[in-house]
Amino acid sequence: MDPISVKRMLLWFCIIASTHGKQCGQVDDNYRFDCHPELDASQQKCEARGCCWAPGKSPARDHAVGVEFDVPYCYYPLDYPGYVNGVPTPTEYGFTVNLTRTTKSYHPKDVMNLKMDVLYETDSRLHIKIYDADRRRFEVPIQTPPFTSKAGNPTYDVQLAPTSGFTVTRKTSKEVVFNTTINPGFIFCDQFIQISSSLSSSYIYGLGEHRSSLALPIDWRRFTFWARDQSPSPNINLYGVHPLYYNLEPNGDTHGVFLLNSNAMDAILQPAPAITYRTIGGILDFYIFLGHDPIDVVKQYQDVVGKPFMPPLWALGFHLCRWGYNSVNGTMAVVERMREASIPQDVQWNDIDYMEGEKDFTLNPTTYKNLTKLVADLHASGLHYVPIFYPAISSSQSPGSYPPYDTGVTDNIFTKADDGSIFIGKVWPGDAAYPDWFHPNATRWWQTLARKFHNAVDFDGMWLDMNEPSNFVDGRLQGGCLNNNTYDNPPYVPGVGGNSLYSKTLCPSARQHAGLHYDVHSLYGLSEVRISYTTLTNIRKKRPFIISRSTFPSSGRYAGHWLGDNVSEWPEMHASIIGILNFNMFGMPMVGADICGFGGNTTEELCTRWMQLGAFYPFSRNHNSLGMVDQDPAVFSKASQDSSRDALLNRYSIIPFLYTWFQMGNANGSMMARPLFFDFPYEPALYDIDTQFMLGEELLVSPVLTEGATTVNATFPPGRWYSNGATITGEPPMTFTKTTSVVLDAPLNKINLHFRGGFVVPTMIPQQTTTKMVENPLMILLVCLDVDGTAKGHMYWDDGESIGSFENGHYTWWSFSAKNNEMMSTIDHDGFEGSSKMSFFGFLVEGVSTKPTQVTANGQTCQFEYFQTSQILDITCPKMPFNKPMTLKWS
Ligand code: MIG
Repeated sequence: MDPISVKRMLLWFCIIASTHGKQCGQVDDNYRFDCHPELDASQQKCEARGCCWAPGKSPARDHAVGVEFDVPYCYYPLDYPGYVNGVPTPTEYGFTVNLTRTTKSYHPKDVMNLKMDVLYETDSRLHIKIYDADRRRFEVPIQTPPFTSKAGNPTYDVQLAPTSGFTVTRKTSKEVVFNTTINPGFIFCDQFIQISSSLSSSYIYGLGEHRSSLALPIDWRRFTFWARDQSPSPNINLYGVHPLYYNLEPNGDTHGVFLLNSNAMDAILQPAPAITYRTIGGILDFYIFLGHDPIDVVKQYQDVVGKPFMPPLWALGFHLCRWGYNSVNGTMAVVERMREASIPQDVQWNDIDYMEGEKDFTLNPTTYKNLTKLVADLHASGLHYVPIFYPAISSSQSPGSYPPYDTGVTDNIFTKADDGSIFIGKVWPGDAAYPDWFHPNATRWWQTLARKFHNAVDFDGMWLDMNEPSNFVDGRLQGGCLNNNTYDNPPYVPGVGGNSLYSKTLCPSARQHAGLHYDVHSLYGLSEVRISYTTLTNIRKKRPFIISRSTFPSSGRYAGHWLGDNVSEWPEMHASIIGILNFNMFGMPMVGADICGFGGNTTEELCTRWMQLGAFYPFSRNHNSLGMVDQDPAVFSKASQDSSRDALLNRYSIIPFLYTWFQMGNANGSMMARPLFFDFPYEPALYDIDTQFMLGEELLVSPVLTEGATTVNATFPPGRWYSNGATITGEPPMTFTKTTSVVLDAPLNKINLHFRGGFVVPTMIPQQTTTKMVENPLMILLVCLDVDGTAKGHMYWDDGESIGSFENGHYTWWSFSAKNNEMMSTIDHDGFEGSSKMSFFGFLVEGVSTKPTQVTANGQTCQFEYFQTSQILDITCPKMPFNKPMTLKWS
């Protein structure tokens, strides 16, 4: 038995052995559950809570000297009185049970009678709801799957403990994946809900949005959830909230746990290993996903929160932005220098400097008066345009002069303060009101304004910033959150930045249609993107593209995300990879970081490396702050331009493969960017790798992340790997039977890309824009043979912008498969009209060990070149349509 199981068993004995008296002695340090997380712990206060006080073996928890994370001095005795399980009653969906408390806890307003519904939703998805048996409490208003029928053959088993708590076990391995008996301090009060569970291993991932390592630290670390305008730094709550984790089990299986709760919350990880949630409202609404692998967990999660939106094709191109182009001319000058340098660009963005006085739906009358023309010019050259929008609406314009505020008042859509007046805070335009996106009139109001603005500026997408929502003052501009009410100043405040819930945002006592801001605060961004998605769909009648700063589970259905205000420093590149992987785990594949860094000045070397990395972000946008030196790729030396162009051309050439993954995600759930272990969960050596990532199952990206480096220490999962085609004559394929480290050459002009053996990757001849690419698509299939000479792949394609292309059958779907020196391309569905304009340009077959004498496609002879060292067969055939079946043979 492993040491953890031994500990668990001992702990269990202790619980059973204890009949009366406070059981303080037998608790191992790592199994102490904090009974006094507030900063001012003392023995007296601790014992007043009925808890045990004893210094741990490690250094004292002493916030005053900056030791933030440590063994708690104050912990629950093993016999801390809690809820007693009633007798379970079978239901049509599983069972239900009453949990009853007879002794009050130390927090106000215990809910003495709880109900726990256990819903066997699918064979691998378990839903557990714990709520007030007598009174309705706030529940998160997102659409989750309705109950249809009880799972027939669940892979999990739910057991109630003899007295309190429950366990969830995976049937096949007997692994306990969730176990709340581990902490006797299960408390359910009106504004303090605490529950703990053991973890299956210390490999736990997710819990966003935070800055951390990929594999989360379990050293008593606290992750706080409460949407906040906070430039990313460790140990503080950031823009979005995603209470979902992935946990590896000792045998390599993975499960996921999602707590659907939007109230301010802490999650603490401790070395037992265990997790403790402390949320200050709502209910406990858990989904437990027993994946067979991590990808299966993300799919199951997306079944619950919704599948990610299908982006328009142009969104997969390169985006350029900055705060402070300062004019139409300043913006256009950059587009022109990009064009001059022949660096691909699909989308130009504008920040708030386009507005008059930073007010939504206005144009600066001098510097941006020609924005209409700029957008028309961009469209004429096949580019697209995305401007920024803030949620907060200036409230101090003279009546009749600023319709967004005036109509907002008439439509009654603004969030109210607790006295019923419009809540006024402050953002860039000064005094501002906050739309309540839950209000039934909000869509009409926003859509009317957006449509009118769209008539002037033909924008293609929306950039939604500051929607935490951000406020430059704490609470109301006049008076803050002075009312000493239980929402602005709750009995327990999680570890939020600024130490109060209203720091840099609205008062929790503010009122919205869906409830108190206290409950719906972290849903602000989600509620805004839902309405903007509808708005953009209605205005453009094309696929919407929205990027949002604040996000919540199910935001991925409507929008992508950028990681916010990073800085132009080397370690930030590494952090960006982790951020991107996390959002992919949260079901939001369209994510990127500001390439070359937002704050601070970049250097040419940093920006060159970052452009190489950023070219492989699912959402690839270079963005810069006000007053910083220019950092668009065309501003640098020729060598740097060459490198950025190469990286972007490489990205553009694999767009068919990226687009296919986005489509599969949209239709069935999936991930674009993945941690290495996601496709290799049985390789423990990969569990910590967060300096590289995979795109789909096929492509491994190994960027340089340190200044001055010209090599990369890369880790390769087992299998066969091919270096990217740029070095066609060079590197031989690499084959590994286990995870292996390799030092790769990475001169300043190169990013290391490796394709995985066993896959056919569809690629297209790149151009300066995706618009140009699809005029006459020329396809090259990259056939990366596995050791056994086989490979397979797929491709999805459509017109790139219509709504419902897939649902309406207006798409074409190819399957590719190679074996025994031949590769077949078949068309499973050909509903996209434009597929007839696509043709084969050639093939790169990789992993051909001997030079063939003849290559044919559909019987016609093809020309070929063979490269012995790299084992690449470079084939050019007579022109052939891409949407017709094809058999390629080499012998
Ligand atoms: O107070 O619009 O994260 O990308 O450039 C700053 C100006 C507001 C924050 C965003 C950033 C954007 C900036 N915004």
